[in-house]
Amino acid sequence: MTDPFHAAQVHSYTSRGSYSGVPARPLDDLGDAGVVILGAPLDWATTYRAGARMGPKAIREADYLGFDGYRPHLPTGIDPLGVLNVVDAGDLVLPPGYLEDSIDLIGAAVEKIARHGAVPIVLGGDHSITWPNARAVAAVHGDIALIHFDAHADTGMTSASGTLLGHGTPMRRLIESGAVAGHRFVQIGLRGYWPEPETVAWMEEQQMRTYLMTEIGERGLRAVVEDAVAHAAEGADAVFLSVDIDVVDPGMAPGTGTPEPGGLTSRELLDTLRRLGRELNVVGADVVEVSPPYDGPGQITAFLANRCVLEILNGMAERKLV
Ligand SMILES: [Mn+2]
Repeated sequence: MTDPFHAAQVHSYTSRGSYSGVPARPLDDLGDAGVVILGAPLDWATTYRAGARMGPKAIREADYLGFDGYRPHLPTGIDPLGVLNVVDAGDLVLPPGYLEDSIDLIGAAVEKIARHGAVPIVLGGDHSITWPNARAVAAVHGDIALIHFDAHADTGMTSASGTLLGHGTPMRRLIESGAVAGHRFVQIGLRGYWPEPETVAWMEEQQMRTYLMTEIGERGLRAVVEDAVAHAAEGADAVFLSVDIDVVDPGMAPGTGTPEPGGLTSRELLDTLRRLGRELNVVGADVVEVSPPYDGPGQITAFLANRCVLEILNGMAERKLV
C-alpha cells in the first residue's frame, strides 16, 4: 500500500499528517470512503505573491483539537467525519514549475476519487487547480453547477504573461471547454479592480451569475445566497464549491496572494458554506489560495480554511441524515 503522505518525503512543504486525524488512505485503496481530502501543493500559477504550495500543510495543521478523526459539531452534535466516512489521501507529488504536468496529475487524481463514488475536497494550492478539479468532477457527474467564492472572477482569457493556465483563468477554461456551462456559474464576493470591462462583458454573454460585494452590502448576504441556491439547484443536480480564501476580508484572512479589502467576514463564509452543503448536492469542493508566508499572527487564515472544510462537511452530513 502506498503511503498517502509519501509526498512529504519528496517535498518538505507538503503535509505529514491527515486532516483532523481521519484515516490516511492512498488513492488506489480508498475503501468505502464517502469524502476524500486531497492536497494540491502548487503555487506556480500565481501572478503576484506565491506561497500557496504550503497551504495544504498549514490547513491540516491549523487545528487545536485531538488527532482522532472525531469532530462533533456544537450546533448539531453531528460528527461529519464519521457520518461521511472522511479519509485523507495526502498531498500529490507535483513537480514545482511544471504547471501543465501538475494540472494533469491533479485532474487524474480527482477523477479517480469521483469515479470511486466519493466526494473530493481539494486543499490548495493556488486557484489554477480548480480547472482540473471541476473538469474531473464534471466528467463523472455530467452537468454540474459551480458556486465560486472569490474576490476575483478568475475568468481571464490568459494570464498577464499570455498563458492559458494560471490562477486568474480557471473559470474561463471550464466554460470554454464545455466542462461547466456559463449559466451554471454563481460567483459570490467579487470586488475591487479586476477584471477589465471586456472580460465582464464576456461573463455576461456566458450568463454567469455574479454577486458583487456591493450587492451583498445592499441586499444582505442571506438574500444573495437564497438566489444562489435557487439558481444552482435549477436544472443541475450536482454542485461543485470553489472557495478562494481571499473572498474573506484580508483583515480576517491576510494569508493569501492577492488580498482585496472589503470582503466577507469569517462568520459569513462559514455559515454560508454549511448552508450550501446542507441544501445542495455537493459532489466536489476546493479551498484555495491560502498562502502561509503571508498569514497573520496565530495562523488565522489557515485556521479559517480548516474550518471552511469542516463546515462544508457539516452541511453535507446534515443533508445525509435528513
Ligand atoms: Mn481565485
